[in-house]
Amino acid sequence: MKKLLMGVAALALVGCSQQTAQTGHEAGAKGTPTIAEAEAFIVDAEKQLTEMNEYGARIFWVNANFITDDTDWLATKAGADFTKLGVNLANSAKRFNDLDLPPELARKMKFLKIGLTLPAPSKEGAAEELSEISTWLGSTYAKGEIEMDGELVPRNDLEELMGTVRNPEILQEMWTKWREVSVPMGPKYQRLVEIGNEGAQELGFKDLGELWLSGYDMEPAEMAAEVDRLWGQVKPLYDQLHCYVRAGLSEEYGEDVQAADGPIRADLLGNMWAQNWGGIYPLVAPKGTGDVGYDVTELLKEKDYTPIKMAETGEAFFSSLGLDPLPDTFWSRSLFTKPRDRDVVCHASAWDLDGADDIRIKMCTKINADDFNTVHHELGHNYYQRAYKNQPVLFQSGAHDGFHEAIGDFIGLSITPQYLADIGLITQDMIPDASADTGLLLSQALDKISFLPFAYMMDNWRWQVFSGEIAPGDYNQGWWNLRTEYQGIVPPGGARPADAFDPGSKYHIPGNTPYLRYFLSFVMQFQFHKAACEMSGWEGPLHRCSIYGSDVVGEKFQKMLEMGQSQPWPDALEAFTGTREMDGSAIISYFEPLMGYLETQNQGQSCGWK
Ligand code: X8Z
Ligand code: ZN
Repeated sequence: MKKLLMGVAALALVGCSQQTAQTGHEAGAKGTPTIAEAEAFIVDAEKQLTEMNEYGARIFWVNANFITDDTDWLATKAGADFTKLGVNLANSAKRFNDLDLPPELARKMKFLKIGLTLPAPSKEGAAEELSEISTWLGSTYAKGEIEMDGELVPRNDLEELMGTVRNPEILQEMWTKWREVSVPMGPKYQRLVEIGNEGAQELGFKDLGELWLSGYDMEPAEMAAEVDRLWGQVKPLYDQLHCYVRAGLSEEYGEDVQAADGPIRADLLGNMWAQNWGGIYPLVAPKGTGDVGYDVTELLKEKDYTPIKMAETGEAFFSSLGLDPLPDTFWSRSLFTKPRDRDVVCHASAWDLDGADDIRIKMCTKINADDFNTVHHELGHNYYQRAYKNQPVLFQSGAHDGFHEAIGDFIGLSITPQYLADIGLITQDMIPDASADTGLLLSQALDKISFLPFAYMMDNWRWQVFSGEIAPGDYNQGWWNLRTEYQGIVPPGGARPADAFDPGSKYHIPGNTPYLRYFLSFVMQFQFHKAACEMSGWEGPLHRCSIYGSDVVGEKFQKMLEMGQSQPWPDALEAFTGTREMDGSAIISYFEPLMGYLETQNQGQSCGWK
């Protein structure tokens, strides 16, 4: 539920029993429906959604900032009420299926039908059971901690340690223990899938996977093919990166720990889920010349950055594009640091509490380069939310969910050496010359390219789980089959225990947040970047371009943001970039110089892991 606040269709957030749709326009209403009735139905639905969104958002905010049995109880109740309203409205909308509605109305009807990420069937008790499972899964993940050397270590700290510890035994211990937290999630997840699928089927979808793929202004099968096409565009680059990194790890740790061929041991990649490998940059940095010469984590610490200062720096970037500053309430109501004395959901998120100006982030910020990027990511959500606040509530969302995820990351791509000098994190003479380009690009690729197969497999696994292709007894094996197939990684220590549920160790599985959005975002943010750099008149290599201070870019950017999801996403993409297609060629051009380097370095190796 909380994740539904991160820029998904507003309907995803709605539902409250006291106010479930009593519109007189429900499925049971008599007579031939008219366009005027459909209009009245939508007016009423939007009114209910607006109220419920705010009600739910405040409950989920309190729950995520203060996890107790009581706030779990409240969130469970609000979640069930949301789902019931959403399902009720979606079913009621079916009455107008055969009418030839004006485009805006038809679009709103469609969002009513696909707005719930996890619908329940309308039968008695289903929404409550589903909500109880969701709340439990989310809170179990958020409260998870492990014991290392007699000390309890929360996930937030573990995550950082996975990027800095270099002892393979300790890495394996942290990695393995974190996956004990998710063991009890398996049976609950199975039940969640059963109920959610039943809910999706009642709304006319084959299963939850088809529902999730319905939000892209094209047929679900067409979208699946589109994603496959994009993956095909970037896979050759991933294969080269995998090969290069495997060789570096094998050299660092020795053949016994990491063989020079085959898949990579998942815990050696500098991240709990092997999703971004930036943590191991020092291990695989280009030898001799080519290194960057500074480390953003160290710079932030040296300059005494605080979590607030990191957020202020992000805000200043958006201001430099001509966007209005954040409201005072952003600063007084956001959570920037992990509280000492209570459980909170530390996984970073951005919230829109009232569909207007009460926007906030919630982050257990650490002073490091990762979180410097993350704060820009979260602010991107907030600026988008505020920009589309004047749209009708059913259009208050990203052009598609990949847009929402791409906004802040697109800004993050402008954190170049020159930009760091502009804001005083380094001095002008510390800006590395072109010989450091390989290092700059490698460090970026470790975070951006490594992520693509991870993001793709996350939802591939869920699509297969939802369709029954992966049966409950094979949840974990199916997960690892895909991890190996797409990412070329294997678990440390050989086969996983029979009762393991490793997918549950990643926030978005217990949190039920679709993950395809991040795959799309990581492709599209480079499209945004390339188009923006061209707009700003930049002529050098893309990875040296920063759009900091460009009003020209800011103006077009704001136009796209203000559209929300009022128009099909190709229109929004065109408004900003001039093109109507998602396309991996921008990410390929960005990394082109690195590709050449990797191919040379990998000569003589047998790349791949089959
Ligand atoms: O979950 C997030 C954001 C919140 S929408 C912090 N991200 C994905 C992740 O952490 O797995 C950002 C990129 C990928
Ligand atoms: Zn996000």
